[in-house]
Amino acid sequence: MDVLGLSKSIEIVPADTRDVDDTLRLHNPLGNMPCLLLEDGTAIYDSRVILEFLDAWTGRNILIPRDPMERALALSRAPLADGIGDAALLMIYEHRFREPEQVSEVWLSHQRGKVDRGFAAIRADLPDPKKTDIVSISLACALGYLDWRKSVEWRSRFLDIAAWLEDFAAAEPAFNRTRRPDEANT
Ligand SMILES: N[C@@H](CCC(=O)N[C@@H](CS)C(=O)NCC(=O)O)C(=O)O
Repeated sequence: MDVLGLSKSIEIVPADTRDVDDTLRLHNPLGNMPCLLLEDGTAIYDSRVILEFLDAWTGRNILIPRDPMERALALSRAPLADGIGDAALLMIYEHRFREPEQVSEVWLSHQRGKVDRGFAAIRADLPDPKKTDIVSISLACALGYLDWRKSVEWRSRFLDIAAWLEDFAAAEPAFNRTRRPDEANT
């Protein structure tokens, strides 16, 4: 939203996805973040849908290409990055929602395989770090999540992707503003 000039128009409301009384569940029955709540009470959820809505609503149309082929490519590459984040999330939940003796190494390894194969595909076709769009935002978000939760060590194995993140952060100041203070520039 910062990229679209909306940071002053949207209020960020923290939510606790495990709190049964959190109003998040009233707006998104799945209880998932993010959820965009409009002034008339309409709830829009799923990060990609929110991004597409705001990109079109502001009339900027800068985050998703309009050309059909470019659009199809972008909308295929972004879910690859999202899938890395989703697999990393499931690895975190395997520990969060299970007792230690229930944690499945088979499941963790299954998810780690998705992360590793995703990284291999991304490094073969890194997006332009100077271009902020749905692909670079999705990738930066997935990498930021991995850095935060540390479910998979990736930086020492994928130096080129780590360098890409530094270049993207340097080119897009809005990205650094999404980082927690203790994580800036890591
Ligand atoms: N596809 C969704 C996934 C959202 C998602 O899984 N969010 C996590 C936090 S990063 C969540 O809210 N989890 C709560 C839960 O699983 O109950 C999106 O991109 O918005």
